[in-house]
Amino acid sequence: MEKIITENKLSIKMIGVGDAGIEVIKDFGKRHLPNVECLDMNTEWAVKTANKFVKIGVNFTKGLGAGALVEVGRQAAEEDRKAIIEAIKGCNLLIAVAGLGGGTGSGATPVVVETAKELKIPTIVFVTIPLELEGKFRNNNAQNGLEKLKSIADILFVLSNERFLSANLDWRGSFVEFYKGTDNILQSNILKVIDLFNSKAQENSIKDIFKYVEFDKSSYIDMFKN
Ligand SMILES: Nc1nc2c(ncn2[C@@H]2O[C@H](COP(=O)(O)OP(=O)(O)OP(=O)(O)O)[C@@H](O)[C@H]2O)c(=O)[nH]1
Ligand SMILES: [Mg+2]
Repeated sequence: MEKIITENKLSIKMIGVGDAGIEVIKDFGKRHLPNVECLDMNTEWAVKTANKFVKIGVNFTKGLGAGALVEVGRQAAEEDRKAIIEAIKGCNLLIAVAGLGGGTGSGATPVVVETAKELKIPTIVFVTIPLELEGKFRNNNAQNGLEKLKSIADILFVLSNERFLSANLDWRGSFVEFYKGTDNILQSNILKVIDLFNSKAQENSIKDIFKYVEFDKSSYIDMFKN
């Protein structure tokens, strides 16, 4: 694999945005994927992993989080666009991951993807939509983020937590276990995408490879391509 990467100089950056996004990607560093650099980005600055950390809201939210407000997450990212550019520049593909519903993932992820577009970096975005029991406010936050991402991400992968729950009606575990289940699905689909890009990078342009991307067909996953 390394040979292909060296020859093609394919470099992938993966960025977890907000707490859930960071949680999903936290173990990728242990997988020895030589051409993948993992980054964590958040309005809360408690460092949780060994990945490079991108602070947003330096003069705005000052490390205290976005308090589930999308506009606050968005503005925190807008104000620190320079840090985002520094973090994501120079890669051939950006994979952004977030749980939509809070302020940071829903507000800042579209800013990251817009910034990538300005840098001409192709993007694949993986998000989840909250459970209904999380309430209207968080679900509206998620829809807000989702609508923006649909129009700008090259490929958008959407896992509906509610539909995942319905598909696993016999599930009787804790929320922690539930989220481990969704984390696993996201991780395995992210790995598939990375494998696909690494295996096809020799003969195809990054944009061409997008047409081969497919996700597990299931009742709880939607995919949007631009
Ligand atoms: N996959 C996964 N999703 C989670 C997890 N915890 C929470 N979520 C989902 O992700 C959504 C966003 O939550 P967070 O990531 O905590 O929110 P945030 O983006 O950090 O936003 P703020 O905390 O408001 O700044 C929640 O509404 C849940 O639906 C987790 O461990 N894994
Ligand atoms: Mg948070």
